Amino acid sequence: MAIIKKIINALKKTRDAFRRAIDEIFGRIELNDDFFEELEEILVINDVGIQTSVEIIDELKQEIRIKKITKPNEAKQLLKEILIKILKENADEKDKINSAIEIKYPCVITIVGVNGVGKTTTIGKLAHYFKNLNKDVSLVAGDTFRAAASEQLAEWASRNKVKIIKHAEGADAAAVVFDGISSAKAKKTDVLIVDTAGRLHTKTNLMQELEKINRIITREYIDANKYCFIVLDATIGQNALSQIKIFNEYIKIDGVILTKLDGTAKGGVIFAIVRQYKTPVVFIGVGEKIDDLEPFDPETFVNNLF
Ligand SMILES: Nc1nc2c(ncn2[C@@H]2O[C@H](COP(=O)(O)OP(=O)(O)O)[C@@H](O)[C@H]2O)c(=O)[nH]1
Ligand SMILES: [Mg+2]
Repeated sequence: MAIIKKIINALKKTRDAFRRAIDEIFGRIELNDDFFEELEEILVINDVGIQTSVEIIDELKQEIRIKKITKPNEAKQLLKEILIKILKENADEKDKINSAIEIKYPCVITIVGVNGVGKTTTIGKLAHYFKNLNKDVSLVAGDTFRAAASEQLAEWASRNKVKIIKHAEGADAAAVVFDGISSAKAKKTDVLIVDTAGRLHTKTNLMQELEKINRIITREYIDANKYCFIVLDATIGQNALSQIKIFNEYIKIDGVILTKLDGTAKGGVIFAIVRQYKTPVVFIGVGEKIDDLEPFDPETFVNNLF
């Protein structure tokens, strides 16, 4: 399926939620206090978050003043522009393949996040994505808590025909990462993607294990460009926000991969993520299949919201 079509489909629920309300108020004749109050309410209801919604309304009012706009339907385009601007705030404009972040090779990409958000699946999709860019990819089974976790990753490795580095269940995650790095250096792998165990973000010891993995990568693979992406499940809406905050205390998060947008009306959370946590969204997950991952594009996202 064409990329745009897939994103349009994935955004259906979020769009349905936004569009009806947005169309109604922008169809009115006056830009008055009621208009702004109700628009703010629509944003809050749609998971944009209170703080971010208030900021958006303030910015919209200001733009309306500057541009001397008097009709709601003219303000609609301004709202879109403000939303796109927010989504681009922390993005690296230089980049060519992904509008959010410039990925340089060789690289190590560490994938973190709580259980069940879609880390392992996303890694399978990322392997496919980078292979399509003609990059050599290897996967590291850093989730050593459950045997099933390595098996699941091994399946994605074989589907993508890429190498996987794994140890037995219960092994030290940092040791698997160490082996992964040795292999990547020897084989001059372009992209090494590290899966990690899903952790309760309240468990300090597990978070410290992440710090250790990060230290190994920093120390053992000096030549690599390092990225840490947190996977967030869009279906939990605002609850995803606290996950970024806590992970950020232990490991620097370079970007967000927002999964399961296909199954939720809570896509508005993306604005709160970018604005409040100053973290760009780098990819979005739009389904369970190998090619259901797209580099995040602010324009496409906003233009398909309402
Ligand atoms: N609909 C949908 N399901 C997804 C997406 N990403 C992951 N999943 C599903 O979410 C579930 C948990 O995924 P998994 O990769 O095992 O999560 P992990 O525990 O974070 O590694 C699986 O059933 C995946 O198929 C997505 O973008 N859309
Ligand atoms: Mg997993």
